[in-house]
Amino acid sequence: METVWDRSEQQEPRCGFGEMGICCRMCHMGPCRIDPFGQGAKLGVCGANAELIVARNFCRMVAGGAAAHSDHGRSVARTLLLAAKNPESGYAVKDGNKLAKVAGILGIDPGNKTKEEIAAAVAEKALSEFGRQEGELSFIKQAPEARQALWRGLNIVPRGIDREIVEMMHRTTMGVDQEHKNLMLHASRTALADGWGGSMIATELQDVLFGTPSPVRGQVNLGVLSETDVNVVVHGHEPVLSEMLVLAARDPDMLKLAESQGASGINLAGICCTANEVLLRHGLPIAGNILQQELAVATGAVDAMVVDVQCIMPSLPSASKCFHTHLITTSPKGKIEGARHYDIEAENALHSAREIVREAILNFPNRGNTEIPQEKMDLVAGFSHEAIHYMLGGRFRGSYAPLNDNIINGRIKGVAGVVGCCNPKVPYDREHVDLVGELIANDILVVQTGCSAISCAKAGFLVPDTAHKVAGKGLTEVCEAVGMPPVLHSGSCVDNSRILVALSEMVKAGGLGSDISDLPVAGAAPEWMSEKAISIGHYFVSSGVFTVFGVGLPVSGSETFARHIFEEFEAILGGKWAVEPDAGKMAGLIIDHINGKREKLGIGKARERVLFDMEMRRNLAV
Ligand code: NFS
Ligand code: SF4
Repeated sequence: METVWDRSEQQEPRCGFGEMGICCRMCHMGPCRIDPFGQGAKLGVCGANAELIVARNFCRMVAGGAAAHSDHGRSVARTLLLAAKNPESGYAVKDGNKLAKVAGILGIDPGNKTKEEIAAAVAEKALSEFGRQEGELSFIKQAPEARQALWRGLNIVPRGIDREIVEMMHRTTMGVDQEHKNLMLHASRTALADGWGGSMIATELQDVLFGTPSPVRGQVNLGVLSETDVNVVVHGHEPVLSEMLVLAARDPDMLKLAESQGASGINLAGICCTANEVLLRHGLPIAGNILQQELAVATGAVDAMVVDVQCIMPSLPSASKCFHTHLITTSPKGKIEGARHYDIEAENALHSAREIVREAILNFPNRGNTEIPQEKMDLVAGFSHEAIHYMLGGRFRGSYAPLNDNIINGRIKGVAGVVGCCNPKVPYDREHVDLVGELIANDILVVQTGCSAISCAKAGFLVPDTAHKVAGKGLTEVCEAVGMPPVLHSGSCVDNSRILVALSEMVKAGGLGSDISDLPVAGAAPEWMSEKAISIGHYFVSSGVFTVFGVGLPVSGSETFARHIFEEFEAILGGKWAVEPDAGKMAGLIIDHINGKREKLGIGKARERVLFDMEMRRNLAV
């Protein structure tokens, strides 16, 4: 069986033009490429130069990522509408408080409406945010005043989610927007329509439907697969289906059927962001992150792998064929040649979920030899910004003030969001673990989402005791007082919107400046690979956050463009990009940045940096 690492090796040496971002396929006069060494072509056939080509490619990645997150948000909004209108659907409003909060943001007067009526109004208003033509996205109001004013001044407050994405595609087609700086401003508008729009709608409405996460215990790594239970692995992004699979897997009739086939139970485990969603809300185990999808199949113990959309490798059918695994697709948007398809529209989700679980159970007796690795690790996850609020001060006086106080008094130096994918171009999980280890050793509180959170969970960073052994003295003191780990798992990649809200709350709590760009915070995606990561990176930068990516960015083909996003952007939006493949150096950049912000706030007493040596690295279990 071939894996992602084999195929990655077969791609070497990779095309340098593509890696540097200077290959253009926008029209069929091309494809064109620019010679980065100035000896060959300096312009594409139409006359496009290196910065324009790099910029257009970068902008289209933002549009692609924003589209993926936002289309996810749209399907959640449709599900909420269904839940409100059809009590038979199996979906219902689980979190009334969140519903009331979102209704407030969307300007819906609860009056004497029933919960269902409010939910329907919220869903309809949320859906209208996608096709909106003018005005401002409602969730923008959650940002600090100063940030909103800056966006308005630049005329980049997103109008409608779909509109900004379409305009990005239009502007980057052959012969339209030819100024890389102008393109990047619209890229900001598009990315903001993701972070403060599509992703935020996905997160907030999922909380309404499935509950706002609060701390929960779980387990992670391939060792969570069971030798004796039917293993159903859910993989993808939209919890609309997996929530129904949770119900189906607990159905007494299904459990009876499983027993009749010789299994002792039904084990539902997750991969990628779906895993994070079901972990946060049900404590279900995580089998792994993006690069473990084929490995899960290779245990021979997966009776069904059920996928929906995003980050699903087209290699899965051939991997499944090596074993007895049934590969099942569930979204009309994501079919795979060789997989069995169940059309799951939200309307029939529960029925289809039962059918899928039945198929997995009936496949259990077909298992051949299995080889399940023993490795698994405990973890605590579920740190929504509401949960952090509550932990810091209790339900009645919850606020971010205690966090700010500890940042001001220097126990905590700052906060870093470490997020994003894994990439076979770098040693698996290593960059995440090294970076996060060094940050917490330097008293920087780390907030995580996506596959990065799964990487660090496997290394034991989400178990309070293990993490404290690595964390610095100040951070440990605070975490022990509050009872939280120094690495907070906040959810899936759309849940990066939780971090935006948390940053806004920090500004509002006072003492750390008047805008997100004043805060001693940073963002990082050490092993990124997806367009979605670029959209996330750019909405963090456009929200005022210094953001470092590992692995390399496809922008090095134009010095002018690179200078724009690595340097000039800070003067425009208060945040900027950086790229640094080495985790140790990346930690250095983040620590320096945070110290610089502390200095500016007048709270900086620089402490000696704790360098992460080989010994400390070896002590981390990976
Ligand atoms: Ni995020 Fe989630 Fe993982 Fe990367 Fe893919 S699963 S949406 S894109 S690979 S972190
Ligand atoms: Fe070449 Fe210009 Fe067409 Fe791009 S848009 S492929 S640079 S001719």
